[in-house]
Amino acid sequence: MQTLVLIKPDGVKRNLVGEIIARCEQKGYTIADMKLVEPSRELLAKHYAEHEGKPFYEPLMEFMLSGPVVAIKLEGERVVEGFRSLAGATDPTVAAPGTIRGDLSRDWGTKVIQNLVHGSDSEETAKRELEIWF
Ligand code: DAT
Ligand code: MG
Repeated sequence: MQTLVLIKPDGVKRNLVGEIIARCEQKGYTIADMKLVEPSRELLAKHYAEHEGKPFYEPLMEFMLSGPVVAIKLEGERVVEGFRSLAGATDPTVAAPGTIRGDLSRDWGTKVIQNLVHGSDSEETAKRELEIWF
């Protein structure tokens, strides 16, 4: 099984790429493919189609366009579920300690939650998102 992991611009700017990848590898998942990308607005619109029209949509797009992101095709048994568990809750302030978001992020008082990583939320979403990014 494979999932899409994105290290968002905050993760790249804060030099947390190695730390985040280490957590994935330590858990036992394998990197099947990986690249540093500067995504276009069109690509992000496809990726975040489910959020179009929400109040945080435009700030989310601006944030994701603010610098390069690392796209990873991560592989392993039940990796979709497993990476969501490694990432922690969407809101980093309440994400459990031990998770990527809980340990390494916080609320920065911006209009959009800057929470370091994206992980596909289902097998079907993973398939769709991997086709967009790879
Ligand atoms: P997740 O990334 O945990 O799957 P999501 O798909 O609901 O969360 O939202 C996508 C991203 O949008 C999320 O990582 C951060 C941002 N976001 C979500 N809800 C938000 C909110 N209420 N206010 C600001 N940003 C939000
Ligand atoms: Mg999501």
